[in-house]
Amino acid sequence: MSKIATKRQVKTEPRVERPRLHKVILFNDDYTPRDFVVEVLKGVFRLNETQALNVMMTAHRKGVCVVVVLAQDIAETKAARGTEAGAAKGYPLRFGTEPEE
Ligand code: TYC
Repeated sequence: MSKIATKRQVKTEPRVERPRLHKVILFNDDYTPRDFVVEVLKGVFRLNETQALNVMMTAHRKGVCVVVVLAQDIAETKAARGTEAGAAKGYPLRFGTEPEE
């Protein structure tokens, strides 16, 4: 008589996929006007005036600044939108993304 192997059902916790979080990074350059950087930070990343000024000045002084932390796809879309806003005016303004540890 052959024995039929039966698999014991193992209960697993329902897994909730957490969105992969990415930092949006703003890079300094020598040409983009400060006011324009502030306008992009407000328009694309919804920062208020004070936040936008602080982020712009930090990038200006240190070379880079974290703008926001968002789900990967949203971070990439907004970084591209910010870089495109500068390019549309002929500025080398650049945003990038990197995974949050
Ligand atoms: N450094 C630019 C200037 O002096 C201003 C600037 C700040 C540009 C931050 C980019 O990410 C930046 N006009």
